[in-house]
Amino acid sequence: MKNLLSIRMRASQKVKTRNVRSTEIHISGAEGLYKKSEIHKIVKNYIERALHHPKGMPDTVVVTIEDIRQNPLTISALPVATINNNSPTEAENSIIRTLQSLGISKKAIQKAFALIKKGGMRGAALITAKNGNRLEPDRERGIRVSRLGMNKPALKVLSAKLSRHGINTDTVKEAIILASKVTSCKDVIAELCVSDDPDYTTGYVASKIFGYVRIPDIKPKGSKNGGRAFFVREGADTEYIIDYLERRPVIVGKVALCKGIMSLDEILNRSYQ
Ligand code: WAQ
Ligand code: MG
Repeated sequence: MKNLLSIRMRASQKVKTRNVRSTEIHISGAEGLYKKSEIHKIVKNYIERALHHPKGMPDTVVVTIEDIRQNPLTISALPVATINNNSPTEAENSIIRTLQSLGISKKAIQKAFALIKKGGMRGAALITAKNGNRLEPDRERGIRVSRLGMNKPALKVLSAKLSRHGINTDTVKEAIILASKVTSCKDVIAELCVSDDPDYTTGYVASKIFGYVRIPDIKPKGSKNGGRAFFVREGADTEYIIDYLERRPVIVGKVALCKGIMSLDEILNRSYQ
């Protein structure tokens, strides 16, 4: 797919702090790669999202439209499944089991939990899998995955497959596209995601090995805290990872299996893929 544009939206709200300097609260963001003919539709959609977010009304909305010069890389989507989870405590145990099976240390996992529970980041934290070190240069902002999309035929197939399980929403599709790009980076082992939307309590753990594993009740309803953590190989080249995630154009062109609810054991045995 040539002649693509990167369209991004960022909505924020300034708040006064005690020491005069005002800070910005991140309200919402969105990004994707689109054809020129789609600009109006997408910008309208992004602005609607910015203005109707459960986190509140922004006072600044920035939309960036940028021509991309590099030919996009085409990748496959991760397979999708949902675990039969019932509470945030169970969710936490399932996340720990999954991440530990991928060789990620308890220390790194605890770091991610603490960050996500605190919330407030616009992007994702980069955490090393063994020592749990933070690698992103700006810890308030984090790494923002950008220049990603899915082509029309793949989007059609994905929508049909997700519909069978009643989960064909923009939120789910955008998250699958993002997780597929993130885990396609050779140095990323896994991603943990919790929405910052107070009403959206399903999160996920994504990895090349186990796919996109949806986790219901990952947080209590009403909590505005959320975030993303990317676990990377110890000693990996940070600049390469950041460049790949933020700037390398990637299009998902193929869809994998989309299953319904499964037990974590079935997923960890990889009997479904
Ligand atoms: N790059 C990096 N981090 C991001 C990005 C991005 N492009 N977009 C959002 N984040 C981070 C940021 O810290 C947000 O606060 C946090 O993730 C949550 O973002 O299958 O809606 O947009 O049902 O609230 C998961 C869907 C939805 C699960 C996740 O995330 C499912 C969601 P949100
Ligand atoms: Mg959100």
